[in-house]
Amino acid sequence: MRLSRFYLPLLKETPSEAQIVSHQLMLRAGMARQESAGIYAWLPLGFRVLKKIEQIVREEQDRAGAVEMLMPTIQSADLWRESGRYDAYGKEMLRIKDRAEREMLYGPTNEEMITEIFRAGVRSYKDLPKMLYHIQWKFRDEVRPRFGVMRGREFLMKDTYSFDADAAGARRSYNKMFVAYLRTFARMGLVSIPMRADTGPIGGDLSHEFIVLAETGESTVFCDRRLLDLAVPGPDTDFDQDLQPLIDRYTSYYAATEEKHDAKEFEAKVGAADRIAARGIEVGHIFYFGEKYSKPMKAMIAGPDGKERPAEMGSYGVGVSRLVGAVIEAHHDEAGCKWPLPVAPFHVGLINLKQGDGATDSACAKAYEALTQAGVEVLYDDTDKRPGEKFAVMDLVGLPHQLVIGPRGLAAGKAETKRRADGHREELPVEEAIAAVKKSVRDGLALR
Ligand code: 5CA
Repeated sequence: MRLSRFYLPLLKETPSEAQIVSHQLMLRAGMARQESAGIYAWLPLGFRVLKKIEQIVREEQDRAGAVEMLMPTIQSADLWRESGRYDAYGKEMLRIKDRAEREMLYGPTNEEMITEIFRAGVRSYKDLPKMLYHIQWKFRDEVRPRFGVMRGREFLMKDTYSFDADAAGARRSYNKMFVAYLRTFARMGLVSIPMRADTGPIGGDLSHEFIVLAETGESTVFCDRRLLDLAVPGPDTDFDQDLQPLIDRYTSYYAATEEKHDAKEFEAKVGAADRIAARGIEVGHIFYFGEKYSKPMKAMIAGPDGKERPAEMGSYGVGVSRLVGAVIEAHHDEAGCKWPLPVAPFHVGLINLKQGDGATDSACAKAYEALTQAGVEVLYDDTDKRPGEKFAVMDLVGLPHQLVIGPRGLAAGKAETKRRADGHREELPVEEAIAAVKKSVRDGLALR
């Protein structure tokens, strides 16, 4: 992509309404724009990150055996009356009337709708287990939308729903999502900690929030430092094997959100040096709630004995749009974003130090071509701005690799590479510089 054609409306000043660094950087780097309180337009740069995050979430859901579908954003109030949540949900729900005065709503979550879909198609234990998910916009009329996309009113969520014939099966589904979540967040360069959590309006009694530690996080959390060093299950994980031992290893360490915190237990289980009392960002939340929806909504399953009973259910959410902010909170410096390769909006920033200089233009064009042909995503700064300004923009945008080509280097046949994560620079013959960047991108993307 040529920067001259792209749309990257950068802000010179940090907007005063942005209190946390991810919000500031998203506005400054032209990633998103607030259209109403807590409602954002995703500008091209931010949109690319959102799509990358969404794709990683999708791949790990598929790997765990969940099946993708898409439910609408607008739902009927009657559906929510069946579960009894229409009145209980309160002011967070955006209620709408259509032209025939029918009561509708903009979905804050989809337990009711998926239960309705499921009961229309499944009758027998032989059809189970099933895990279905979608990645769809939600609306919650939050009292205090803030921190940009972190707590929006309109936000993108991945929500999975599991259906099993009995509690043991439901536990297996829960465990699959638990492991899928550890992998999902790790692939984005995040260390997530599963913590015992409250279930709020979703309900149930077994629940974990996946928390990324960050000073700017909205949740107060308590956990054992040793959790930070646990190995994340690899891509070869067999989701059909018994995952319970793996889950037990994680849950044997103390980790709880404020609502579930037990100070006595914390002190008894965790040595003083390993105690973490900190703030964190909730990037995912999983729930097991059994018959809470299937019973009132009559999603019945016939067992081997022919007897019918309500399906055992769980639901599993990931804050896809919130993750864009969470990744920035974890990866930035004073100059801007430092995107981990798998979620970077482009892999490489190509900087032409003297636009209009024949030799430089042609060397850049060749590099752009060679990288693009190899499947590397390049943002090519072909504008006529000063070098200093181009460097600042590339650092702010934060692509993992920079390739800098100018007349002085070219006279010696050289180009410069810079790694954004640690600032490491190298001057290499042009072809070698291109090959080095290509290789780092390939190697980085191969890690799953
Ligand atoms: N139905 C369940 C799970 S599918 C559910 O709605 N869970 S939730 O309420 O915990 O939301 C799931 C995830 O969405 C949260 O972990 C969080 O990462 C994200 N999320 C929730 N509210 C917001 C919001 N206002 N802005 C951005 N992300 C949000």
